[in-house]
Amino acid sequence: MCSYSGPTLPSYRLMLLLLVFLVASVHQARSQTEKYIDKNGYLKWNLGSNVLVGAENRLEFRFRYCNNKGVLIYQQGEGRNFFALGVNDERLYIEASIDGLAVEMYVGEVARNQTHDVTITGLRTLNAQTRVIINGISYTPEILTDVDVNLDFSRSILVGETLIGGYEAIDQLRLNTQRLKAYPITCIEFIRAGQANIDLNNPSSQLGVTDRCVVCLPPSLVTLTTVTSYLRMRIDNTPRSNTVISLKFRTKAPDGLLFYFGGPAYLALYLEGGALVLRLNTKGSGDDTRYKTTRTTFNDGEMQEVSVTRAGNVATLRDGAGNIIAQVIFGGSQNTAQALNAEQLYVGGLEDINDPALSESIEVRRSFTGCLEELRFASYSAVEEAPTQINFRDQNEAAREVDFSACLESASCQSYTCTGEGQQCSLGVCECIHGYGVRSQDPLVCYNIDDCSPNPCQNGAQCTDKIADYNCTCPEQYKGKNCSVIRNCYEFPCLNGAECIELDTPTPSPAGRNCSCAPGYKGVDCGQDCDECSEQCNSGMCVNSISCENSIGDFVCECKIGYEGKDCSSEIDHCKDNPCSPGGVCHNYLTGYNCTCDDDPEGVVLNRQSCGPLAVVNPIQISPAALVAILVCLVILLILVIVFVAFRRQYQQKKKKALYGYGNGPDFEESRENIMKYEEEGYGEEDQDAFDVNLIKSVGDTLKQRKPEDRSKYPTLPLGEAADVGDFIHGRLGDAEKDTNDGANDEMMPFGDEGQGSLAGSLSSLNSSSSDGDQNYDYLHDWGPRFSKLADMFNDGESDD
Ligand SMILES: *[C@@H]1O[C@H](CO)[C@@H](O)[C@H](O)[C@H]1NC(C)=O
Ligand SMILES: *[C@@H]1O[C@H](CO)[C@@H](O)[C@H](O)[C@H]1NC(C)=O
Ligand SMILES: *[C@@H]1O[C@H](CO)[C@@H](O)[C@H](O)[C@H]1NC(C)=O
Ligand SMILES: *[C@@H]1O[C@H](CO)[C@@H](O)[C@H](O)[C@H]1NC(C)=O
Ligand SMILES: *[C@@H]1O[C@H](CO)[C@@H](O)[C@H](O)[C@H]1NC(C)=O
Ligand SMILES: [Ca+2]
Ligand SMILES: [Ca+2]
Repeated sequence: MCSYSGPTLPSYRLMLLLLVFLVASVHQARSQTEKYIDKNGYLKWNLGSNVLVGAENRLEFRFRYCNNKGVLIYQQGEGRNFFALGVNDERLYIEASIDGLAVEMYVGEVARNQTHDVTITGLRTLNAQTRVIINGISYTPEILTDVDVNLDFSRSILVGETLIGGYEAIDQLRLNTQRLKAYPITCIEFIRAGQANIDLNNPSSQLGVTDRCVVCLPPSLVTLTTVTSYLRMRIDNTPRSNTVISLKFRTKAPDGLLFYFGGPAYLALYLEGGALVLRLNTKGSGDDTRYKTTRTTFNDGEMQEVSVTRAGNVATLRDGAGNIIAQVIFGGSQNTAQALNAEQLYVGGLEDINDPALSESIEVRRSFTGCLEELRFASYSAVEEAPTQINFRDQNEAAREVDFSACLESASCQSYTCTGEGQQCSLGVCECIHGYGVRSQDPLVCYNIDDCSPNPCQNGAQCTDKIADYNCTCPEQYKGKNCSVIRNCYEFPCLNGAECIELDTPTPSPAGRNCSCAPGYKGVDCGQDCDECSEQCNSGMCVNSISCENSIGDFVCECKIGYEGKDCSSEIDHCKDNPCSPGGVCHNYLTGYNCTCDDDPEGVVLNRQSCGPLAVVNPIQISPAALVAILVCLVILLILVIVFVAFRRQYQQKKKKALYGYGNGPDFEESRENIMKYEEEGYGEEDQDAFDVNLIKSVGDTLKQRKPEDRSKYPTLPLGEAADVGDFIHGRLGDAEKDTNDGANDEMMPFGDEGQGSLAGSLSSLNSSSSDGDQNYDYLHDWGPRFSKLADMFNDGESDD
């Protein structure tokens, strides 16, 4: 029921519909065909067609163009009236003449070789009300002439032929200026005047128009490098009654063949003495006709554009603007051959200048040397044809000594004529280069013009001649090309040893030089001292300092601990000498450093100053010098102690003798006297008769009781901390200093403290027979090995007793 059984009627219908649609769309596409209008071509609508009516309100078109300039839309009117729209140098312009008033307007920018959508509204007034949109960009047209006109294409004064994409005879165009006077090469996709498209397929007549736009081709060019260069072009040379040949050329050579189209009959153009010579012979025998232009500057090295049109026996030479510059008529009005039975088209030279087929009357057989560009050719009889471009490279049958790559200005001379000093080959001729003068022509000799004569250097400067130039070696005070300008650095010197940089100024001024101040100075001319104590100077600024003293051009900055440098700006890097190496990482901080060593990566031991064996640890940061100083002090102190102890022992022995009778008279007397004196001097009269030994003994007992306390005054160092000697000594020194008695801090002190009238006697130490034993020097052992000797000495001394 639902099975499909081949094509059915509706599907045939569908296919038919599709076909119709396709045909219709193809037709539609064709009717929209764009128009490529080559140079010399045009689309034309005759008077009465009025295709531009409505454009005064709205004119729309899409186009692309390939050459430098040309008129795109042209409406002819009555008398001198016209309207023209065209391009020049990538700009779109309007020119018009209405009711005797010339109007010109710059419309907007249009780049070459790109498609542009243009909409112009308000064209009727041709003033600031006119609006332009090109590719979506809005332009306010620039009015070049300040007049108001009524540009209405329906007005009778603007009724006439309409031309699009070119013109028939460019020299007959009415235009206000030369701005647009040229044939464009353009592609027009559509033109709409008002709401209506202009039917580009139905002009009254047309020339050089094709339906397919091609991209703009770079113009074909060739350089003819020697006087025997030539090209023979491949063209249709069927005998015809009309010929068009146009080309552009650049040369400095006065003579040379541009083209020779023919055999015995010919149309030829060549340069002779800078003038152009046009020759025509349509018969192939007899004298030809010849015309030489009066203008002789066609070899000025500039681009020249020429076009030769031959119609029957009349040949006309026009310049690029279409102006006739030469015309020849062969055989007058006689009934001679009108078609040119030409056999080949030679360009730039002849293959064989002695070819018998060539006319003998061509005087210049030397090749053109220079560049040729954009050769165009057309040959027709009944229907006019626009000349089409012939590619030099692709469309030649033969060529000699040519270069298709570029227009080579310097490759078209006979080398033997152009090798001297200061010479160059330029577009076919040898010439002296800029800066050289011509000493003689033929052969050309050039010389270096002396640019030092007259001497342009001033103020006694020395002049050196160069090529088209000179060099003045200025005295110190002057500068400039001619040494005529006094140097600012000389007129306004910089001070205090500053470096002066000369600047370019029109007049001498202090601003015309830059002083680069020496350290410590500032100011435009470096005349001021910079106060480093209060400002940032080029010599720095005193920071991190205890004190700062400024002076002219200098300063003195005393750094805080941890800083260094003249301006104390840098922190001391205590690690820079690697004190922790080897095997340690140094940590720098403001006032010192410490080490993290391999043997203690956790940093358990604090403040390590090096990474030697872990046992040797300097707990406080003391520099070696300080350590030495402390040791020296220690030794001195020890000596003092030894001396004191020795003296005391001696004294005690004497005392014993005095008290217990051992010892002899004089000694005893002396001791006693001494004691007496001692009492007298220090502690009252009453002691004088008090010689009670018991009393003395009791005092001795009290002293004994004090002993342990006294012992604590001699702190012993715990074993293993023998290195705390420094602390210990400091402690002792502190104790001693606190003692107001200025005496040795020993058993004598309590004796001294006894009040007046005391019977205790002052002889506390006399009882030291027992205390002697208590005087133990073992603690010296505890001080460490260094003091063991000392300890031994003392202990030995005791046993000697
Ligand atoms: C024009 O443009 C086309 C690409 O759009 C480019 O191939 C061609 O070379 C251009 N022609 C010139 C003369 O610049
Ligand atoms: C140097 O002197 C020459 C000749 O007198 C003059 O033409 C030129 O302008 C001077 N140039 C300057 C920079 O003064
Ligand atoms: C020209 O003079 C300047 C100094 O004034 C010197 O440096 C330079 O080398 C000179 N040039 C020549 C070519 O003498
Ligand atoms: C002049 O010196 C100042 C600073 O001293 C500098 O900024 C300036 O660029 C210099 N001008 C020139 C032209 O060297
Ligand atoms: C090193 O000194 C810094 C700063 O005083 C301290 O923080 C750190 O603990 C010290 N490290 C060692 C291993 O002593
Ligand atoms: Ca010179
Ligand atoms: Ca200073």
